[in-house]
Amino acid sequence: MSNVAQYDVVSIRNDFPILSREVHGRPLVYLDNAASSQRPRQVIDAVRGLYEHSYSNVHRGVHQLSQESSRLYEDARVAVRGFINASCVHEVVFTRGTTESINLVAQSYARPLLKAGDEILITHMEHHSNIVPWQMVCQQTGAVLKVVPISDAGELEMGRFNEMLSDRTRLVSVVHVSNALGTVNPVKTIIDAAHAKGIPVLVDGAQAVPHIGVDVQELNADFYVFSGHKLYGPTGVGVLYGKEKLLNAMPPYQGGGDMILSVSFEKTEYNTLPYKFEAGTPNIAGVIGLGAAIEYVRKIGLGAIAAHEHGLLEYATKQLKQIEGLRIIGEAGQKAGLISFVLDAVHPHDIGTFLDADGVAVRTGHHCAQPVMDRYGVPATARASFAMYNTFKEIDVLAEAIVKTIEMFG
Ligand code: C6P
Repeated sequence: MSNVAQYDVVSIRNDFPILSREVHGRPLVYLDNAASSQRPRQVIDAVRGLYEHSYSNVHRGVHQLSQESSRLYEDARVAVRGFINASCVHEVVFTRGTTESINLVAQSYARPLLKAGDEILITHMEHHSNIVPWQMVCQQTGAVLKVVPISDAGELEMGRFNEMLSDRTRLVSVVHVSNALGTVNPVKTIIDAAHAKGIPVLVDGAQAVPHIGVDVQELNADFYVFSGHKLYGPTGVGVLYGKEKLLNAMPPYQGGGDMILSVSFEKTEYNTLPYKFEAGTPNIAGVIGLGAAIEYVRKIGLGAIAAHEHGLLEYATKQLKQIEGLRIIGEAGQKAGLISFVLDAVHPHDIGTFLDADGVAVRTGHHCAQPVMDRYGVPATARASFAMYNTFKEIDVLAEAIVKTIEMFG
């Protein structure tokens, strides 16, 4: 990225090699960023540079390459700490992604704590990753999963949330930005209300960190989780942020190499944070690529990215609302990054196929949020999701391709 004083989307696009390719003879219009965004050259170069120059296993060797790889790996942890403003680096645990981070908290924090009749409070707009791990731990312990309802507009019913915070609630787990509706939840208010009753909160930030500046200390989140691949970084890597006190009190999630200080057949002494939770050889290249992605995002600035994407969202909402027979699912007052929609005349899967023929990539389906689909009585939606490199012209292409699709089915 050239160092641009103003938001320069052309310069940003030039950093993403894949954006210049064609699909079915049309310029690629990539609007499936909520599923996974693309990577800039800086991330690709960081990963290639590691393999071509410094690669070895981390934390295990005194030789030069292991030292270099370990330093790059730990530099990425420092970058993540700064990115979310954790108070110290050992509150940053590398995982495989959001899904693994939530499962880790469910099994390592919640499972030892929960008794029959205790409650875990989630919301109706959660991704399956923030439902199923809690169902599993409820089955294991006899705890009960409670679900805060959402309004027709796609907002949390905060009155109900406050009522449902009970003296049996042991944890609140809530999505920051919904992947199916785009709703930005009032997580600070949620955390404050839960803390007033002594209840810790996990925030699923998978769809938030690419779009919104997150400060875990300001939020006072107890756990905050996200994935690298939606943040312009590699797949197979993600983050669990946890408050030091909580992480220290939790038993390890998995056993193996690197998470120990000493092992004998009689007794094993666990490593300190964060290594206690990083058993086995980690995704070294993934972590280092994530560090490069964070550095890239930091240079452009999340404030500038958020302003650009907000403009795209407003423009796309206006354009799509003009299309007869199109209904937007999710019209919360605070939205980020995406628009879910259905067409009267066309099944969402056909929308996806027809838009693809015009080079437009959107996701169609239930978006791993089937309860959201049930709530709005639709089998699936089409979802256009935005990233820092999308343009207003691409929104026009999307709108034209939708109109064409309706005409073909009409
Ligand atoms: N949502 C989507 O197309 P993983 O797969 O672990 O990186 O992230 C899971 C996850 C958790 N929470 C939210 C809010 C998410 O959006 C996702 C991933 C993608 O919407 C793939 S299903």
